[in-house]
Amino acid sequence: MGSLCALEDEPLQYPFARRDESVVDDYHGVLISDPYRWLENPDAEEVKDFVEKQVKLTESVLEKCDAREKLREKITKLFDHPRYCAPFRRGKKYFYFHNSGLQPQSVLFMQDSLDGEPEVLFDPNGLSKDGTVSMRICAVSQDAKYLAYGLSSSGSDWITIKVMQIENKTIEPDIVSWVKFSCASWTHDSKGFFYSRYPAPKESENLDAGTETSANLNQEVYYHFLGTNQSEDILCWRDPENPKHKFCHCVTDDGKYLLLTITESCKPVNKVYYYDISAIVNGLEHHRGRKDLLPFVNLIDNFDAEYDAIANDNTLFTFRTNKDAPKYKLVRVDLKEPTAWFDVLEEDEKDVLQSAVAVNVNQVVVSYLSDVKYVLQLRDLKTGSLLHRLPIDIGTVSEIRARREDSTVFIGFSSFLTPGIIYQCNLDTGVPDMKIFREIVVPGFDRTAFDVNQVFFTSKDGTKIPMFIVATKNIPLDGSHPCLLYAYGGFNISITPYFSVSRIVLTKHFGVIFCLANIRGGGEYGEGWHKAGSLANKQNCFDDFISAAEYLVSSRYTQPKKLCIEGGSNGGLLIGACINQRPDLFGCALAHVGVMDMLRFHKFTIGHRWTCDFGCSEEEEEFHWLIKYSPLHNVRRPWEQSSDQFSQYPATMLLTADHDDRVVPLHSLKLLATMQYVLCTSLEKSPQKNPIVGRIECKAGHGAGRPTQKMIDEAADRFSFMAKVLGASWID
Ligand code: X99
Repeated sequence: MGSLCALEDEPLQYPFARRDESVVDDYHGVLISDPYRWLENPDAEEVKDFVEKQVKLTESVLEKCDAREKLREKITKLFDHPRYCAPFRRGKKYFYFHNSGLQPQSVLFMQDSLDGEPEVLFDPNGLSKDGTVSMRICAVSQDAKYLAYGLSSSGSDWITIKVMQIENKTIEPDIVSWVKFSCASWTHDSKGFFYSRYPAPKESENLDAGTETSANLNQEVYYHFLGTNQSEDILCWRDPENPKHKFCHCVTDDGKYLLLTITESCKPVNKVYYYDISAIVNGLEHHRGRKDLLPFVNLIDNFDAEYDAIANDNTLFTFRTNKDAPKYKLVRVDLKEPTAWFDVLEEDEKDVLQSAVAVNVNQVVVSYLSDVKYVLQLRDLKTGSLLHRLPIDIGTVSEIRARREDSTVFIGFSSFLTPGIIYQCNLDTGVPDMKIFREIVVPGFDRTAFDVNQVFFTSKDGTKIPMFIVATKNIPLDGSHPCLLYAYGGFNISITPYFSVSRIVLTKHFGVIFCLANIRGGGEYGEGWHKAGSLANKQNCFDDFISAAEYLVSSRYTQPKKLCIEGGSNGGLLIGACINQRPDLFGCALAHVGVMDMLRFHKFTIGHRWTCDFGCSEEEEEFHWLIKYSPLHNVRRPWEQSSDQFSQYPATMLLTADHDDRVVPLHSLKLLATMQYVLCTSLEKSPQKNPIVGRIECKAGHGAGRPTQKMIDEAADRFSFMAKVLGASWID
């Protein structure tokens, strides 16, 4: 087999990893051993030693991947183009993020007017030598006097908020620590902002925030008064009886209300409480030094549906909701009559209402997902009636920036072959026109060389699943092409077309066909699509993905040994499950930051929030769902399962990072040790020749805030590995 010989001449020497056979758990009468439990402690010397040896082994493999440097060079070159995000207005100023090309982190710029002189307001690149400090929260006060910015180190989810006085760019002494899963919401008097925090990890754990694995429980909402110590912040909300609840706060556009939305997991349902800031003389000053929580009024006090506030006129509120509408709709309620709800914009039969942004006083820009392609419309906010369709190409509306008072809307768009366009849509004129405000140009990238196609393949149970296919023009369907198949499949998240420098490089220089399968579990067709790929239905995600691969083979795009599968996070789990279920179907597998131990994920950091999609091993019925596909618990020798004594797993790279406190690295480490033991080292003559390696990044996390250089290096590593094991050759 051509795909194997590349690395097979010298079988890899895998590091020894101790198996502790004494660790056995009883799950509802079923005994499950966990011999690598010791890998769960990131501070143990034995774990550091394991990681070090794996890093060395992987480096030795990557050194033999000839395309690594060429890839690094090409990706770097193509990355080196100016990028912009859509601008937003506060007070009389405009703000936007910009990266000149290879800067580690984007820089926040400010302008007096849209054609004014840009000035740097905040540059995170000065905060660390290697660009590993990133900005995660950016909240400008209503009067544009202050910027509250949240910094994260090494990719961790932990954030520290600081404040800048915008006029003279001086940094205020305020420091707000242990913020996580939060935004910052200014009150319109600019005296301070709301934020959510967790108790600081134990002293022993918080030395290197983001490496600890302890559960995040008991979030609290605070108000921070500018110029005071965090210890004096007003505690606004907590719920010790429900330690898993998470709170989002938002000050309405009119500044009158504080909205509190409460979720208990990642499930798209929430409660809504409100607090009338305007009704209290002296605003939050009134609560300074007091011990009681803010007297919120309950509007929605059950976890029936999702409610996302879009706009309000005093007490009249408009929400986007999935209440009795799995494809979402707009509804209205008067706080004075909280039981009377009216539909403003009814649920569409086919398309999912993705977002709604109130603009130009009485209008709303809505975006729909229609067979995974965005549709954009301007509607009347009061009646929901259609005013105009806003034309866009096939692709993704990545951001819509405007507030109720703005008559200009900035719309970010991108797609597989469109690096990025920011439209400026003026609503003052009769017919809104989509003027190109900025277009991101990638020198050396010629979109006319590529084609994008959407196909619908049939999954195991007959369901039609959409898939995008990106390839160079006019390829013959002869099964010869290397192919990269990607999906996510969970948490109601839709994966829509986006631009990727590294994938363009793969298509151009390796002739790779890139495929994005919109498998169930995502939100592509609303809550029904999500439910069909979660809990007892999770296997549908894997079946859909496997069917995608089979479709690509039977339609002669590729063949198993030329097919690489890739996914991250929940998509890392997808890859882990699929290589266990169909090791024969893939030549290469790249699993990023995956959830691999389905029996124990809920114990670490924010894992308890994912039981909405996965279930939990502590429940007997759910344990039986999980044990069937948990990647860690389903690694079996294919040569013992099939008649083919030479069958083996695809070349596999498990990627993780030391500060990933979303999906802690222990998932990948335990799976890595298990795969290497079961497949590679446990038998004298294992037919497993394809390498099983781990790429463990330092000073990096789950993905957000990763500096450009780390992204380039990672892409060069994993794709040179892929190219080598698929036997793909470089095309100049
Ligand atoms: C989360 O765990 C979400 C965590 N999270 C919030 C944030 O709940 O990052 C939140 C609120 C406000 C600001 C920022 C945050 N997620 C998000 C899941 C998938 C998700 C996740 O990361 F729903 F999209 N997973 C990792 C699920 C399994 C693997």
